[in-house]
Amino acid sequence: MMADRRLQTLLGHLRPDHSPVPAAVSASTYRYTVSCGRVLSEEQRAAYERDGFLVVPGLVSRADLHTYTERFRDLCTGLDKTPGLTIMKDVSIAKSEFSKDERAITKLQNFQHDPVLSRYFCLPAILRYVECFTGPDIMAMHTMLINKPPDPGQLSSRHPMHQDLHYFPFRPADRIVCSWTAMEHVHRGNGCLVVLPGTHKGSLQPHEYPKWEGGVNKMYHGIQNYDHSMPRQHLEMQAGDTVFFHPLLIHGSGTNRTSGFRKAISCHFASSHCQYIDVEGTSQQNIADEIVELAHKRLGPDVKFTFQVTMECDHRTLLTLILLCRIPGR
Ligand SMILES: O=C(O)CCC(=O)C(=O)O
Repeated sequence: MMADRRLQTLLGHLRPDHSPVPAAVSASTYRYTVSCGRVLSEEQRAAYERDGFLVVPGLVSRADLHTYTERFRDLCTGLDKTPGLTIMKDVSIAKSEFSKDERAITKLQNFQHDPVLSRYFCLPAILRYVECFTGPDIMAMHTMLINKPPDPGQLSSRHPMHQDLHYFPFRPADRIVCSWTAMEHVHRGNGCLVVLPGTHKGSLQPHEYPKWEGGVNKMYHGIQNYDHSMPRQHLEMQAGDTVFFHPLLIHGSGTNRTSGFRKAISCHFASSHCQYIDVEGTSQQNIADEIVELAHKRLGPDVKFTFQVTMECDHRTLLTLILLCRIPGR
């Protein structure tokens, strides 16, 4: 039975049309999780259904985190390069004295082709949880290593409250999940994640740039009108702890009041049954326009480029194979 399901999964990738989410998934009595053996306890499953996030302690080893940190340094200093990588400077440090080292870089994005950082989203320990939210046929859609800088005093190191779905032109939202792993102890002092539990049950809200005096990083859109009285939870985590969260969960991160750089590594995964949507005329039009404009700046005005193209990646089959072959106990 399980073998049949695995074969179906693998063959599913060969269908060019991204067929609709299978009935077995839609008919589940759970909405935000799918059946995946005994990976999630009943309590964990109920907590994700209720809150839209789940913290799992100690999923990534210190040794792996150390390797990612070293690699981050090499990529920041230019000691090594990797194709397709986006290197972003922080609004507060872009013009600072830190020109060529890790302190000048706030984020690496799209590291799917990096031989070292890409190991993160292939970790069986991560994928076995991801499967509980996306189903067995997994694609890695978006990757980030976030290096939150010490705040210069203007609160610009905050990440405004937002929903990640704003950035994604594909659906259904319930088959998308983010894994976000603390690379060191993250706490309120250095700007841990802040979440509004249960907000994954709402709809996608309009996002725009917050009007903060200290400025905000490029593409850090936020929701302007969420209910500030809603209960919030600060996710203080140890190095290697990982939070899985739904793309509609309203979240952000606080000010880094320390002198260190707070690091985290993340990947957004989706079921390969997800389908691209046209965001024209929706609240996502502003981010789509910004992304396309940026691509034209980088690649030239004549390159045909859409929001959807930014999300294309070529390793979903690879991920499926890893899942089929390497997850212990499957
Ligand atoms: O790591 C952080 O500070 C926030 C990351 C985040 O919410 C995001 O990039 O969507």
